[in-house]
Amino acid sequence: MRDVLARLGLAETNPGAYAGAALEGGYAGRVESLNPSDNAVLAAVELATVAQYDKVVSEAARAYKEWRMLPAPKRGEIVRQMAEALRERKEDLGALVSLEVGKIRAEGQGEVQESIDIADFAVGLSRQLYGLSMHSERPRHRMYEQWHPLGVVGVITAFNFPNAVWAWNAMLAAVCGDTVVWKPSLKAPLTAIATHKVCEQVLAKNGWSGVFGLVIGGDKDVGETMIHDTRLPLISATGSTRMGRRIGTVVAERFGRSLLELGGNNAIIVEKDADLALALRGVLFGAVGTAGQRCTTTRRVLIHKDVYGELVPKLVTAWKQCRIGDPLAEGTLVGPLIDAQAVETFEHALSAAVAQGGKILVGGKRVDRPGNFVEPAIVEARADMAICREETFAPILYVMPYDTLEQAIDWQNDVPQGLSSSIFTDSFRSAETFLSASGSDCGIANVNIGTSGAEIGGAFGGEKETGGGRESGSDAWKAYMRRQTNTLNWGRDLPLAQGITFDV
Ligand code: UN1
Repeated sequence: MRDVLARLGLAETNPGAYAGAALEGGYAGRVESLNPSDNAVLAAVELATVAQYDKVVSEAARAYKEWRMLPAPKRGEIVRQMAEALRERKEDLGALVSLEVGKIRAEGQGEVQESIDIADFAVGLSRQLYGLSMHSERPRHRMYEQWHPLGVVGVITAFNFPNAVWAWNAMLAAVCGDTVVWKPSLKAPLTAIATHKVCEQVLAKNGWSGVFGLVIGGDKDVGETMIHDTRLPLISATGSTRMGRRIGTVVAERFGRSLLELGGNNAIIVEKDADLALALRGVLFGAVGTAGQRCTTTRRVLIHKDVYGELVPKLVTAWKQCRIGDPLAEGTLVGPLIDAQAVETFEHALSAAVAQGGKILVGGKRVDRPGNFVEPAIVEARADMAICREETFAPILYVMPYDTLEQAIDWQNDVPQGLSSSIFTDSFRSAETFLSASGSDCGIANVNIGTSGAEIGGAFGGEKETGGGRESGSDAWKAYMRRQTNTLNWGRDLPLAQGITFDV
């Protein structure tokens, strides 16, 4: 463990503010990063002050003035080198993710792979930041649109994807010509520092500084200053709906833009004609993967009444077989929850579920070992139970039988969140119904695949309380740029649009 930290340039105590390189002195206290597998201290981080935050943003604003004028494909070349650097450090960075947030080894490595993938995507994108051209209604006029960078982009990330969610934003923002200031979760500051250092080395080698800044600070001082800061035209934030509501409101008030990726309450519908072996695996990974701490985690399974009696016992057996333990050990499927508070939240949600008429079919207990381990739970529930409408960031799966597909889609949509959704079916008609305008209301809708594990190539995000933002692939890059419409007159007359004459 110490080797991994040392190889990634982490010390016992690390500065928490970086404008390119670390800022010296005058920090605002410290935070310890704990390993959720045993709650031992991994290393400490000195918390940034508002003054240090200010310095990081000033540096990013200074760097922006030059970065925006570097041709996009040249910015892409630097991002290509970052992809290479991340490839070289993948194993260590992935291991650090496992140590700091408890993801099993494959998921820690997979997360860094997502960062590499989005960097590769951004390299290609750097030659494709296309605008449209249109035919002007006036003779000898040319009309087109072009996309310009926005400025300094603020990125706020959650603990559960401490490396990749930053990369989804930063790699796109960088090729778009923006500079980035990152405020990571205080529960995963070491992964942020290590990730920043890997990319920063590439920038420095290319003669750049301040393109990526990092500020590890408190929500009340640094966070509040950041969302009010008019130097940041865009705040991209991943986290709880409560946090997103605050950010969205403050940023809207100053006419900034926000890109919000908030809570999910994702359901899988299993039709009676589904391939149940496939559905079982999809539900298992979706519900138990990352110990239920993805925003795309499967939280509800709606099962057709004809196959309910067959599928539920299979799920219970699979849950019993899940190996819980050291995330870095071979064969572990379930690591710890992020902290003791998360264990309490898990227990509270289960008591609420039981009080509301739910029945725990399997799991639900703390595991008797150091660290924040729990047994993933399955609860037989009803769609109208209040707890089923909440996102509990823990491995609790609510199962319920339904009669008709229409009813299942209604139940699936009848929650405040709208991130991800799936149907398992071999019926073309059911699949298309689910994907139609009268089907899933979520940003992501899958057929015969679970709700989590989205690829970077698609736009990622969701509706309603999920916040409406789209990150990652497709044309999500447009969120990091401003559109300019240009009309050029190359004639000797000045015809006006709409046929207006205005001569003296
Ligand atoms: C998140 O949990 O914040 O679809 C993101 C997935 C991942 C991203 C999850 N690609 O599970």
